[in-house]
Amino acid sequence: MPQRPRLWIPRRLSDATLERAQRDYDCVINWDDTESDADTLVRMSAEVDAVLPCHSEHFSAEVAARLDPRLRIIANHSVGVDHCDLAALGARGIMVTNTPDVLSDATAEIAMLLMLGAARRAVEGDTMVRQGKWDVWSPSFMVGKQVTGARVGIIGMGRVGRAFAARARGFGMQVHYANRTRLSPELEQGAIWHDSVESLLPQADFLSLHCPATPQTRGLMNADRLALMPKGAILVNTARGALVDEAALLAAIVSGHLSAAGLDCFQVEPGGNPAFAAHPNIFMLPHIGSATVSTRDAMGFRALDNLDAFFRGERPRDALT
Ligand code: 8YV
Repeated sequence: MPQRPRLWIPRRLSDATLERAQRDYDCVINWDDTESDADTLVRMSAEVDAVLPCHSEHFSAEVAARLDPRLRIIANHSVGVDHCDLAALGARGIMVTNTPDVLSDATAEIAMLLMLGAARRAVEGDTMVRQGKWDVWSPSFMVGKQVTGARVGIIGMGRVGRAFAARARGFGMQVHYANRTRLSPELEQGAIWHDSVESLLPQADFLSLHCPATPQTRGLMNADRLALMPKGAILVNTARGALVDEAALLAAIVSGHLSAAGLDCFQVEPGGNPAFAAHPNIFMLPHIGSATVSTRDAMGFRALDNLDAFFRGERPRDALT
């Protein structure tokens, strides 16, 4: 029997994923589930043929240059690949894959949760009841912003953006989107295309970010662009923290230009931005967009499908290099 490829799994993936991985590969699993630094990535690359990492393992250009030639494939357990320098890894002849599609619904659900929670003051209301401070009721109390019938802007109308748009339409929202290219009518489903972010923003009573973090989109939502949104607008980010200038967002919240924000992603992760904590109109979650049982299994299986294809000598379905 030919030797099974040796696979390093640096994080505690779902039980079903680990079971299948151990059935088909000679696995090294980091049961402690700790993050690995650059030196660990480099050291492990000499011991395995493949790695199945999360977005928490950073394969930078500097790491790519130091990887041992034994490592042939990085099969990511994520759709975002901003933690991998694709050009540098490709130049080393390393295959890199991701897990698109399978997490779109779960991430769209979290974007809806953040939008609704930010609009209807979920943090304030929950804190008040939980702390036993709910001692008054009045019709002018805890009044929020209505989602139904409002305009929502979507930046990045890929798979997750479209899954979010479908849910927003269920709330009777008018969907606007900015995307490099206009979608076909079947994919657009009546959404209004803008050829620039600047044209979209003045229409966005709500704005949801669904584009990848790239050198071009880093700091996309800066002070100038936040100022283009209507007064009282709400920003939702389930994509990447790097897309938002957090100091500019805080200033927009403090000035009241934005009435609220819903964030699942931060520039610093894990941890988030402690300066946001004083503002109950910033509804925050710890990067859990894809964290459901079925989606975690589907992400793990998609990554394993990519590994299986690669070791059969085929080009994996989600090949990026
Ligand atoms: C994951 C994500 O939680 O897929 C992505 O890009 O950010 C999240 O779905 C994470 O990457 C898991 O590895």
